[in-house]
Amino acid sequence: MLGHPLESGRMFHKVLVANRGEIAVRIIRALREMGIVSVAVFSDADRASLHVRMADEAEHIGPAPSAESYLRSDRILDAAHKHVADAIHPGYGFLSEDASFAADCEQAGIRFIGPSSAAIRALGSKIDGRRIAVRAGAPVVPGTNAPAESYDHARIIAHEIGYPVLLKAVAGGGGKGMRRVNSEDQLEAAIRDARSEAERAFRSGEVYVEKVVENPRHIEVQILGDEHGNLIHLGERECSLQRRHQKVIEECPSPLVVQHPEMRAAMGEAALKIARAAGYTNAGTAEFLVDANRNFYFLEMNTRLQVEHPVTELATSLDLVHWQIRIAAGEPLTLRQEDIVWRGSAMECRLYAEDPDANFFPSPGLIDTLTEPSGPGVRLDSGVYEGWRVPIDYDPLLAKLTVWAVDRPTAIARMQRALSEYRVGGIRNNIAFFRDILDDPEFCGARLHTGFIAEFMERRTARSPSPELDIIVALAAEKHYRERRPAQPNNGAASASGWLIEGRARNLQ
Ligand code: MV4
Repeated sequence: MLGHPLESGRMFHKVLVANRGEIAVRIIRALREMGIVSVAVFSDADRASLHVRMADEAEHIGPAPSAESYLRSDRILDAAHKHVADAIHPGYGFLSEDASFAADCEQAGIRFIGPSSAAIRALGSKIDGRRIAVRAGAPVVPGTNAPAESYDHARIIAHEIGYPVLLKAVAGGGGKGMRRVNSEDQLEAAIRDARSEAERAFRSGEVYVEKVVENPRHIEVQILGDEHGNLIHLGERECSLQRRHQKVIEECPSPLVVQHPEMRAAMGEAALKIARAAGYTNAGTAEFLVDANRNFYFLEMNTRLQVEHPVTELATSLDLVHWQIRIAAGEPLTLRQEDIVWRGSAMECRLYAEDPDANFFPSPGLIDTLTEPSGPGVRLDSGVYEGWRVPIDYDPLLAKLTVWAVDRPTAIARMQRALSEYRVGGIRNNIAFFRDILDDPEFCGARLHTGFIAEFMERRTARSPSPELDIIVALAAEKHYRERRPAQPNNGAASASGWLIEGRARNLQ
């Protein structure tokens, strides 16, 4: 190991990955590249999972339900001690934004690869996040910086802000406990609903009031900070394509920022001000809403590595997980802001075991055949393999397909090509759904906003072609082709078209 480029007195020898699926695989890959031993943890449902196969060491941490395994900080810390790990990478979800877990790691002398527990705690409350942003001089949506104490209090505030307003849970996230209120007569019932939903989801019924930003874009900024006071941003990601608060396709750069390049530095500076005010270290993401006039407003800070980090990695040629590990080990960020350059266009599709034709119902089960895309500009972060059974117990994200190309239209064509190579047999998946979105004129025209997917679904149903008709057309084309070229010798080149047409007819069935 002598002379390893990352070798220093403080670099970790062994890291435990407190996660599963594609993100555990992603982190294990980074550890291997850095010469660090990896430890996987797994539940009963994940004994045969890819992350367990790929890690150097592995430890069983409990039954399938995440509350009894991946959320059990005590068992994860026991596993870290048993394997003598120096640090824990939490990935996303599970314990990644749990300030108490980060504190427990700090207490146990194990580095938590992420921000300090204090920063996670401060930014975990949406109101405290707003207060930090206001103090730092970053724009926030007009609203209150304290929970609404009573109906009368909320009524006065909403009147001042002006309808429509949004009630949001202080401890919130993911749209839970959020209620739009168009006029004062709806307010009382909305407060009751928002409170009880927030109480159930977050065990805190506190809500606050914000002005509604109509049909916003959701654009977020990636930041990196070290433990020596250096802080940089890696630009934005366009995340407006969401369905029920689940992102569907993400891009870097944002097409809006391509049209208005000054937005990148403006949003980047706002994100850095907030991070500085919060004493933020490691990787983080500042979420913004952007209105029709291109005003942007800070929403919240995500204090973890995000699912969609690959688009930033492809556009900047940086490895965020390497940097997370180096920063946690105390190394200085050797990148300066002026070193960061963005090139081309990156786009990510999240492949789910779900049925888009049945209201996106999860579709776990055996993957009986799997053909994966590759080739120029294609990156696949997958957590599955052929012959593996997708468990019902977790989020059904199978893989992320990310492409890079010189510009957005070329990236769209490349994503279409990669999706056309992808076959996942035995379970339902959303590959065809992506192909339809990438074909959509509104998407290709980059007219993106948070209501896009809902409107797209409407358009799609409205022009709903008869599947039977598609099959008839394809079969007629096949017949026509056969009759027109009757006596081709059966060499590879001549049969290719036949294969293609036969394949098309089959795909339509
Ligand atoms: C908003 C908003 C409009 N105005 N706040 C949804 C989840 C939560 N993190 C913030 N969300 C929103 N906050 C104001 N003042 C619209 C949304 C919103 C949304 C935001 C980002 C991505 C998708 C969304 C879908 C619906 C609503």
